[in-house]
Amino acid sequence: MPIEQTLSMIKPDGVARGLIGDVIGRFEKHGLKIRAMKMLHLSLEQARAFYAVHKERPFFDSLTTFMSSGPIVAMILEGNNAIQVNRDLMGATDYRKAAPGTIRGDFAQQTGRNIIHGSDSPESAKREIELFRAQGKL
Ligand code: IDP
Ligand code: MG
Repeated sequence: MPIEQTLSMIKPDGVARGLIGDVIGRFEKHGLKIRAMKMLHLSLEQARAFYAVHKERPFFDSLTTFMSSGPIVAMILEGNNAIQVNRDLMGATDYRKAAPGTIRGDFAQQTGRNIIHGSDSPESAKREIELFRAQGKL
């Protein structure tokens, strides 16, 4: 199994709801190593750059406004198959489809307020980690 790194963010709703400890505890208990971590507040411009892949989607403005509305916790997670392991721990994007026992399944009440971000592929993980590293944010 490949050792991978992936980019995780506890979104402003997860921070505001006091879920940082629970989320990080899940990662650690499942063997994902936290290689870097920082609480920070994205500017609207940084959120738009991060989510550029979604710029044509109807939810782009609400997503990026929300992501820049308060502090987040950004992390680089590392482990065997870390990208997929992290996605499995997160649960489905649509909160109604997120299985119980996943972060979104246990906590999310709206798709636009779904607690957590995680890279969805090796290409995304590389791009997202480089974006944070290049800006000196992680
Ligand atoms: P992901 O976070 O599971 O990778 P993406 O499709 O990459 O999901 O979408 C990015 C984020 O945009 C989601 O986590 C969610 O917060 C928001 N989003 C996606 N689809 C919708 C939607 O249909 N309505 C509202 N927000 C959405
Ligand atoms: Mg995504």
